[in-house]
Amino acid sequence: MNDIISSTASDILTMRVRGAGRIARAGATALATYAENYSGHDLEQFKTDIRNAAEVLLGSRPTAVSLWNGIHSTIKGVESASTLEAARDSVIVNGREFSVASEQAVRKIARIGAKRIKDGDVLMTHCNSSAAIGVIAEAVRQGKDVKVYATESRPWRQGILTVRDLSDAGVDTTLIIDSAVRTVMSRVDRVFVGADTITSSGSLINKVGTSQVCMAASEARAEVNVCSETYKFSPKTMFGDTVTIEERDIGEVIRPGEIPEGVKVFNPVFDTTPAKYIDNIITELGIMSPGAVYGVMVKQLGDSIFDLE
Ligand code: RUB
Repeated sequence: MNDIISSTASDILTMRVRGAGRIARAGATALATYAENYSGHDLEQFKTDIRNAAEVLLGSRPTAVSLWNGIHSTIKGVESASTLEAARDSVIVNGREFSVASEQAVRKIARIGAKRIKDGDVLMTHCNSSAAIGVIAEAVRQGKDVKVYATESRPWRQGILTVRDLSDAGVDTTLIIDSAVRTVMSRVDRVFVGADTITSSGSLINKVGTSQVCMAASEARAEVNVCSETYKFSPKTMFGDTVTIEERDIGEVIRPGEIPEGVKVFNPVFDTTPAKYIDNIITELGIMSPGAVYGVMVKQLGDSIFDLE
């Protein structure tokens, strides 16, 4: 397998590249670069090679549908191409277009979401979502005075990245440990989190602990906003597919010899927040309720919806 594919898959697997938007762009860009440097001369061989490359990338992390959507929108023209040049060109163009559109979507979400934030708001965010951070940073850029509580997000502590990002954007930021979420929630007006996948019923799959944050927000009457590009919507869930929740190595949670032999460790990386705990999903197409997700999926898919079942 070509270097760019295996090194990108390894970067995603080991979380050197992480976050649903970033891994989708990395996958799409890797395929475009692979096609650009392809030295073979046979169309059928290229089709096989690109399918295999897509499989390797898809195997790197299982939960975020953004990766699946990024890869599939990059290779969508390959099967029907009648020349090697057309097949390669479609991968190059689609991959680059996906990445550009993805970055534009994040910027648009920032502008739309910032309007939901009022001067003086106290906010909370969980893990490290570029879409959610973009919204908060944009509100502050517009001159709104906000205070943000950011969770540590054990075991990878992506919260450290978040407080650095927010601090760089001039945001008044406080780091809290994950178990302090409910204690602090009584001071919070609005929660902003990202998304790895959104199902057809409007449920959210995001960093483990997101469901606790959203339930605590619901109890405290704080508004829950999910910042999500629409390529994080999973149309396959319309037809009964479920989302695989990634489990990672226990070495991320405990040090060797730290706990008695025989004690098990469970390290799920994401969790599901039911739609009833979500007030708004902020997308590049605008703000919608979780109940509107199904309609957007149907509209975006058009006739290709029938290929999914
Ligand atoms: C990251 C995470 C983020 C979403 C959205 O988990 O759960 O909230 O991926 O991020 P991990 P973004 O660190 O395990 O990848 O808005 O940047 O796409």
